[in-house]
Amino acid sequence: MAAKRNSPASKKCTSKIRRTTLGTSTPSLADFEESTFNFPKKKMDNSLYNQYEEKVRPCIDLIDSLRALGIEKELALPAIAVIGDQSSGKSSVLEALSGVTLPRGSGIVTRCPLELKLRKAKWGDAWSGTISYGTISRGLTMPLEVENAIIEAQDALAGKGSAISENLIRLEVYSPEVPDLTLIDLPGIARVAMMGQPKDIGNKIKLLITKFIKRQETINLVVVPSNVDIATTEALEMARQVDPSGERTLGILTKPDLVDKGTEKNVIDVVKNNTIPLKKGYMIVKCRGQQEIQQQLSLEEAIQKEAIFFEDHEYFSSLLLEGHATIPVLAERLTTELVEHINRHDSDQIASSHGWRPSSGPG
Ligand SMILES: Nc1nc2c(ncn2[C@@H]2O[C@H](COP(=O)(O)OP(=O)(O)O)[C@@H](O)[C@H]2O)c(=O)[nH]1
Ligand SMILES: [Mg+2]
Repeated sequence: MAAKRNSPASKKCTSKIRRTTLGTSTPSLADFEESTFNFPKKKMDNSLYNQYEEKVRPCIDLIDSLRALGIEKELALPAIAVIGDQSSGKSSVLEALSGVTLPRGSGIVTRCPLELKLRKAKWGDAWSGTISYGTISRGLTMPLEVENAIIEAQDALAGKGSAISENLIRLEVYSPEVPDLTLIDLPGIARVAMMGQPKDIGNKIKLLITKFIKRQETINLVVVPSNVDIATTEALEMARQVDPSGERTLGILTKPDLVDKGTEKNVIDVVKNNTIPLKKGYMIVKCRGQQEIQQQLSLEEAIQKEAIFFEDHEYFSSLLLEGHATIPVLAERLTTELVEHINRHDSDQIASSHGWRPSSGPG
């Protein structure tokens, strides 16, 4: 059976993209009801979840319907990977987007690639998780268990200390409050080998990162702290190598609260795409600092503080007004990218699995 590109469902999915512009999409309740099964009328506090349900869910539903029609080839669900130097804020960004607490802090914290598969459960179902690595697989019953389980897995795979392993940790989370999405947290790019690390650690990590970011279904977030010179960032060059046209690379500036006085204009130039231009441009976000984590500031409170930070900022408030700042706006931006990506990538896959090219049309 040939997949029809212009089925009513696929039209709905693409028309949603056209209607979606930054900060202006206001889907009606009817949109929710026709696109999601039992969607709760209450909004969650999780930015990515909210955006995802509105815009990506209809596309995932479309993919599911195509599968039900007998399209057997596994269609790649979208993934988001983060790359950047150690301590640039990669885990913090993923955590703020997903609402799942990850180990983060100074020094090397992410020592193995972590594939965090978020799977949306039916409304009313309990949270559950499974962590798998090597030959081990065990269940988790509470979000609070996640951080320690990951640390344990890293110790088992890479040993204690600062060693890195390319062995993957898989964490699957079922919850009514997450979008169907895979997030990939990667070790940071190390410039200098630390005590006890092999001399070629830098190259090893780069090979490992490349393996993940070259996958076509992955959107790569290049994470750079606002207080470092972006021209020295290797992650940008790595992203360019696997995605020369820049279709799936987005720049993310972190730690805007740590910018040196007098350098704010440089940061604004970067975010406005005037310094190292990227096709998809840049966003700037503020996540929890170490002290805020110690004070147990919740992710929701952190998002509120972030909004106030940008609204009140003498220089960066302009970036907020232009739609370049905050985690919720990033979540919205990402979902738009994901929808476009799914449409482009999966319709190509469906086409090739059925022997026709989109350009020549079905038949
Ligand atoms: N002040 C401040 N600290 C941040 C921000 N984002 C992350 N951090 C802190 O930077 C450190 C490194 O963050 P982490 O996410 O672990 O970086 P990763 O190594 O790239 O995954 C942690 O102590 C975070 O709390 C931010 O926007 N502002
Ligand atoms: Mg990390």
